[in-house]
Amino acid sequence: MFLQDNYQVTRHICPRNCYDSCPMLAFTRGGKIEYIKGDKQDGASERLCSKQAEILASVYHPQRLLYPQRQIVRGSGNWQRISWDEAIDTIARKILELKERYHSALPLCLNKYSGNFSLLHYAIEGMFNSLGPTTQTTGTPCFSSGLDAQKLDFGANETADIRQLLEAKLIILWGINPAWTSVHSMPFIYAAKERGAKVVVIDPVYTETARKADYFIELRPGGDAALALLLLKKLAAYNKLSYNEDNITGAKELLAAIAKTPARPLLKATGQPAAVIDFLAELILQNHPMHIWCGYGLQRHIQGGLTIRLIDALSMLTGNIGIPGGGVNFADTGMDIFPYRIMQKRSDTRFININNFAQGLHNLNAPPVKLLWIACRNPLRQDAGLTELKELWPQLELVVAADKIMTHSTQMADIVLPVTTEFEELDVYGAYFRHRISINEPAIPPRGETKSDLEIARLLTRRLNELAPGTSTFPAQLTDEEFLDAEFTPEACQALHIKKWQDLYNGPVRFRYQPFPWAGGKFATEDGKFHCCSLPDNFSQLLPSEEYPFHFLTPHSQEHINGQSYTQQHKLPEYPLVYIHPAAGQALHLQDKHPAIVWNEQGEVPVSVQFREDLSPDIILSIQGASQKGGLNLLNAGVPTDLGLLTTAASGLAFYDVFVNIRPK
Ligand SMILES: Nc1nc2c(c(=O)[nH]1)N[C@H]1C(S)=C(S)[C@@H](COP(=O)(O)OP(=O)(O)OC[C@H]3O[C@@H](n4cnc5c(=O)[nH]c(N)nc54)[C@H](O)[C@@H]3O)O[C@H]1N2
Ligand SMILES: Nc1nc2c(c(=O)[nH]1)N[C@H]1C(S)=C(S)[C@@H](COP(=O)(O)OP(=O)(O)OC[C@H]3O[C@@H](n4cnc5c(=O)[nH]c(N)nc54)[C@H](O)[C@@H]3O)O[C@H]1N2
Ligand SMILES: [Mo]
Repeated sequence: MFLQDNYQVTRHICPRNCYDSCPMLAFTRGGKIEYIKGDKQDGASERLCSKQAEILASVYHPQRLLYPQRQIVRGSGNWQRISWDEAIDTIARKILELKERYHSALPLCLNKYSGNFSLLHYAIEGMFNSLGPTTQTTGTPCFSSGLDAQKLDFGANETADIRQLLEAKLIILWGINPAWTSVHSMPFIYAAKERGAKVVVIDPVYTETARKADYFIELRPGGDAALALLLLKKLAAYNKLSYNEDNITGAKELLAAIAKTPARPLLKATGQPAAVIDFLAELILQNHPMHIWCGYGLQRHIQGGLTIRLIDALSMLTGNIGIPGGGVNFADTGMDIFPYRIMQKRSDTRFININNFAQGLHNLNAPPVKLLWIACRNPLRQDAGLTELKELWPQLELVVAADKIMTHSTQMADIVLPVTTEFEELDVYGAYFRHRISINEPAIPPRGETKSDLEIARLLTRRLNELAPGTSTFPAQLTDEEFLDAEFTPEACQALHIKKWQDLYNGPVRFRYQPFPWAGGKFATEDGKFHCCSLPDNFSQLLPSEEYPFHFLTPHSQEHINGQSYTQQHKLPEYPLVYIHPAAGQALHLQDKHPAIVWNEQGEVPVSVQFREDLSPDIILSIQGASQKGGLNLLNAGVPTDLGLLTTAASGLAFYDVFVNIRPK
């Protein structure tokens, strides 16, 4: 904290699930945060993204949850204010009753993910783990297949410093829309362009990022593995690959298999004429180094993992790995330098794949899940398999949801617990793409009766132990500072080039200091080599059918993060907007800006039609989270992706392998 122009200035880092993880400064006067801005240290921008208004509004919004409430008859909307004592006592007694009934803590289930990934928020896992083996979600909807791909090929997930874009001659933005989902990366892309780099966007949708590129490849959804294969095939056939056999395994086998694979079906999978492949191959040859940024949209298909592995191979076999400006950048697990002691990890937790929560709940019967704790999460809006999840909900005897505001999920809870924002608590965060970590120091005291997830864990621990001594071993006596002390081990401090976590009060630091990974061709795999994938016998690209003739793509929004758009709700359309090519729409008697029904075997969703000329006629596009009612995921059966188990103990979700039909309402 420091003073500037009569303001108290505090340091923060946006703790949302985002590539950019912007360091922020909050300017507080008279006990009120008047404004926030980006912290210029470490090359970050002073201008925050368009979610800035939502970030501050989530502190002061009139609809913010400020005290615990109980809902008499779940889903009725009949909420009654209760005290923290009553809320915690009710939950503690239910936990003890279930433990006694089932002689186990397994009926207690935690579903936690994306709201706030900061270190001390893992206290909820810690509190659960202190009760014995419980049921918890594992895996991630974001990026598990890609994480596995990079782990298998390189041995670890590391990205280059964003400034490496400036060293690139060719930048391929592959299934990523940074103009929306990582706006603070765009200036580096523009700067690279000014320095002569060519920018290619590969996406089935003509995105905002595509508009800024030199070339746009309008690929068929899920056709990326085929595209990477065709490029490798072409370059190999003309003897244009350049790599050192000593630090690669599987290259010969992969290339032999590719040589045998006929080009025609691959071309069909991409939806491109052969000339486009020739053109791209030539671009790669003429422009070295090539910097590929693989997005998470790219791997939300059933062969998402294989796709990224083939792109890795393309980059490796063209000599683009481990050099300035090169690489395949996907995600960085640099935050693994922390031991996450606060979680009190144990080996006997019963895990449910977060991407298939409904089926997990359904399958677990010995004993069944009876208490659900939702934190940092809105499963009833964001999950696949929603129909089944809703059907299973009544089996839950107590649903507790900790959140800042009412969501689709809190509305179906019995007790809501109001949580603090990043401006009202001490914590440390660093994300999965940019390499910085920073402190969140409290700018203001918690508003109303809100409490941090850590404080909630402490309260529950104490009450449980009062009612039944020895129930919880969560170290509730530790202060926030002491919990941080335990995470900042000598190894973590060394990696961060700091002595103690309090050094973060001076500004953000980096968890990586080298400009790019795999210098000198040294990899983190067991044998130190890059591992080429092998080709499966069959390629699996899911395609529309006669009954459901449209790919249903639901990527991330510019204006808000996932389902979090509460303070802007009034600006959102009631029903999701679905974009469709006018010719495709008119053939089905749809009218622009008129209501319609999108459906498939999972169910029906009311939508509003928007004609869009630049969209492929077999795609229906809708932006997730961009309506009041939502419901898009009702249509998503939850098809798993090929990889994810290795790094996250659960497969990913093919969010974009969904097929639908549409009719006027
Ligand atoms: N503003 C904002 N920023 C965010 C988020 C947000 O909701 N809003 N969410 C955050 C989170 S949780 C995540 S996971 C990331 C996601 O951010 P991104 O990695 O950008 O992922 P998506 O938005 O899912 O999809 C990116 C692009 O992939 C394209 N795509 C779909 N299928 C295919 C395909 O088969 N091949 C190719 N080549 N492209 C395809 C989509 O059309 C889309 O343009 O963003 C984070 N940042
Ligand atoms: N159709 C479709 N569905 C998708 C996707 C898609 O591309 N298309 N993308 C998927 C992806 S990649 C993701 S990451 C998921 C995201 O799904 P979720 O992880 O459910 O993310 P959010 O909708 O952001 O919900 C997070 C909730 O946490 C709350 N929260 C914020 N801070 C705190 C805190 O400190 N404590 C507590 N207890 N709560 C807090 C927020 O208010 C919010 O309600 O959605 C997935 N769903
Ligand atoms: Mo995500």
